[in-house]
Amino acid sequence: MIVSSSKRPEVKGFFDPRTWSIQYVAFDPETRDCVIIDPVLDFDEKSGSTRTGNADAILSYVAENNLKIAYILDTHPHADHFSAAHYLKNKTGAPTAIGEHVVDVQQLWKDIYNSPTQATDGSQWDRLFAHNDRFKVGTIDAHVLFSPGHTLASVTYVIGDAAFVHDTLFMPDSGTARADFPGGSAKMLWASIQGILALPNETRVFTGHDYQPGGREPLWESTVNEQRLMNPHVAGKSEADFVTLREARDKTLPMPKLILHALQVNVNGGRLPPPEENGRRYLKFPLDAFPGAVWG
Ligand SMILES: N[C@@H](CCC(=O)N[C@@H](CS)C(=O)NCC(=O)O)C(=O)O
Ligand SMILES: [Fe+2]
Repeated sequence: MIVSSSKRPEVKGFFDPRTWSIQYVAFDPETRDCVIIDPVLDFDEKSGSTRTGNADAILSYVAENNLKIAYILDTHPHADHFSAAHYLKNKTGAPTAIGEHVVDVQQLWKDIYNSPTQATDGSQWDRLFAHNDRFKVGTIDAHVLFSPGHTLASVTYVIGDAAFVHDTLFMPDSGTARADFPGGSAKMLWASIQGILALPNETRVFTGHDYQPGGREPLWESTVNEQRLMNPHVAGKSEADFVTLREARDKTLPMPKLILHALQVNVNGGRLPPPEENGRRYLKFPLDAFPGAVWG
């Protein structure tokens, strides 16, 4: 296992109440180099309207704090919102990156959407990270853990003492992410969670969603130790317990309302479909692609 430096990035979380997503800016306070993690491009499915409010708030924070963007990172191709990575790259010129197994997710959804022109080589990003790949955020060492289970391509970014785990562990009162999307696996998610829990106890854990159980205020930061001791999907559980619990809960969850909207954009790095001859962009949905998802 790679042991990252114990340097401490400053971390700012931006909660998006529409999708319960947390977007992050993590930076080296010495050099002011930063990464943006999992930025959201706003979308209202009822009207088909897009907006860049979340991404622009991140850009304002970057400007106000004199930060230089090293990377725009996604932890996985999201199923519940559009990624703002492409928008932010256009605005700033900063490179984008995601886990290398995004190519498997592209292939999966190319078939579901029947889109023969879909590129499935990951060329929509500037860098594709493999397990244990390293990079720097200023003077802070960072590395990548391949963390599949929620999706085939999920990764965790470990930046100094901070782990950006997105949809693996939620807050310790909220359990874990679902593992029933196409390409998901509760068994793989368990193994990925063990990889995160093997980080030093005091590692700060930043989750990607908070669904505010019981209506509490949104929270997103815990530690490996708190997760190990208090997360009910992990504490005292065996792999078999977890798989049983996860699969039972997943059977009760409806598909995210934006899964069919989001994947066609996110397998293209957050690019909206190109405009048609009238200048308007259109999404495409398969019908009956998930037998059993609703009516058994
Ligand atoms: N109600 C939300 C659910 C989104 C969802 O399924 N989120 C995933 C992460 S992308 C998850 O792991 N959810 C766990 C849960 O809902 O318990 C929506 O429709 O967008
Ligand atoms: Fe997700």
